[in-house]
Amino acid sequence: MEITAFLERKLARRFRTYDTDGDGFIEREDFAQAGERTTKAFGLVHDDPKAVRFHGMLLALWEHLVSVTDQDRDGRISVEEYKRAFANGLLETPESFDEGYVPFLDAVMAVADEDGDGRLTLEEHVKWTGALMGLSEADARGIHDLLSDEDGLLSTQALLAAIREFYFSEDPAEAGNWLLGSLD
Ligand SMILES: [Ca+2]
Ligand SMILES: [Ca+2]
Ligand SMILES: [Ca+2]
Repeated sequence: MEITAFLERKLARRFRTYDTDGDGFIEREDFAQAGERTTKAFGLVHDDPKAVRFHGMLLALWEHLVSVTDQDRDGRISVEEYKRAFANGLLETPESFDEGYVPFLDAVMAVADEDGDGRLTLEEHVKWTGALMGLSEADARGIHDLLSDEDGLLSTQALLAAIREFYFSEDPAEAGNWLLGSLD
């Protein structure tokens, strides 16, 4: 896949949301920290089945990510490795997108959607994106406003469509491109 300047900025932004400790590399510890932070934010104890499932999903995601990106085999992922793997179709692709992302979103929703109706309140969306990806409250509010329905709730389907746009839309007018806030 061709990496345009716009996509490059989005991938760099996504990379930073994975790099929880901000040291410039994605490592297993980034996933562990972000996972702990998220389940804690929603008041789940460590052995709560939802927390166990969520942490398991994150570690599986890490294992997959490192297996396809870590070309120099140093056990961590640089931004160049991440972009190269994306360009080579080893990460999200339009064909594999739903299959790859639905299980992730389901696990997120199991933690974040407290009444289980498949829609997130503003507060829930701010909480999970802040804890898992380090989004600012302002960024999370901005995208929630763009994507939420008439009741002010953000559905799994709307979120999935927005994530798809984030990776594959070149049109800055599409809301999903701003899913992770500003690209600067
Ligand atoms: Ca890191
Ligand atoms: Ca590496
Ligand atoms: Ca809900």
